[in-house]
Amino acid sequence: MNRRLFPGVPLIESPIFSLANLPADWSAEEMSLAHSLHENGFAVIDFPDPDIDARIARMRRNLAPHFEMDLESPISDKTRGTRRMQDAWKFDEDVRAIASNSTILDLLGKLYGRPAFPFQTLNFPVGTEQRAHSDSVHFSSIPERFMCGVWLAMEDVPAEAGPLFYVRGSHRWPIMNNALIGRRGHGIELSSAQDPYGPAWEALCKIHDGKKEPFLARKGQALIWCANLLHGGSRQSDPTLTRWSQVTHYFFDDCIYYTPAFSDEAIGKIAMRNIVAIHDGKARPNSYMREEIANTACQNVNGKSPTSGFFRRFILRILS
Ligand SMILES: O=C(O)CCC(=O)C(=O)O
Ligand SMILES: [Fe+2]
Repeated sequence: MNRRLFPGVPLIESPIFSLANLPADWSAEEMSLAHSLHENGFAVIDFPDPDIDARIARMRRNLAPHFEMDLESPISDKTRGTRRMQDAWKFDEDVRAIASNSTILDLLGKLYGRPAFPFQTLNFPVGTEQRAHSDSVHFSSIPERFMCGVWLAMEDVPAEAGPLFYVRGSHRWPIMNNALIGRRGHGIELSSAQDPYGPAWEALCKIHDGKKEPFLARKGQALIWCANLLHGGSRQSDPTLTRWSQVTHYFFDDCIYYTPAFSDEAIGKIAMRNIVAIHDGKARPNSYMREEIANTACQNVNGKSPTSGFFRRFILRILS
């Protein structure tokens, strides 16, 4: 029903979503996850992998030497230095396995009504203390909302470690883009793609009385969040604590994959991405209603243009 009338919106965000309309063969857990995603914009699951503890132990050992801080000492300050590692799946088999978990892929495919695929991983040894944001300014889709994050706790997270937080229900607020806040994005450099939108997100939280609720996760629990859900990292009051976690970002089939922060959609300036699915290593060309769409001003996966400065502006002028 939902799928036939509104195939251009994820099933769980459909304007005619109703538990009664979900396929009869869904389990009680799938129904409850769908309900939570629809109502709150997030849902909590136990990560469906019997080897998860062994994977986490191996991965922490393998990734720790790549960070500048001393992650082993119980008294060292762990809030100094880079706190994130992007796309460790390229060299760490456990990061790749978590991103490619087939139960998660099947589940997301059902909840969204289109096949899902992982395209980016982030690993954090400590909290990020990131301000409230939605990931959709970094990566979004046309049609919109076909993107989600799965955040996995790789240890128990106490309040002092700066837990992930989310703003319940914020997935229903306006999707942030350049037109909304009155700026142009195409061809403009940013040190953080989130910067221009921070005050607007804060104002939305204020007017809606949005609360930043901490996710005091148990090791092995995961949070699925909708593309437009506001989330971030709480302040870390104890700098000696680690907070190992992995975020995997997923897209869904037959979409245009792009970076809204560097796009002006209304005039056709769309910073498309060249996406490769992590689990099968195959490219996912940008596509709209099954038609492949040529990528004119391509970006690599981390959101930065492959060229920069004068040369990039020159290329963009030729292409525009
Ligand atoms: O783990 C966190 O504190 C936030 C991570 C996050 O916002 C993201 O990866 O998109
Ligand atoms: Fe985020």
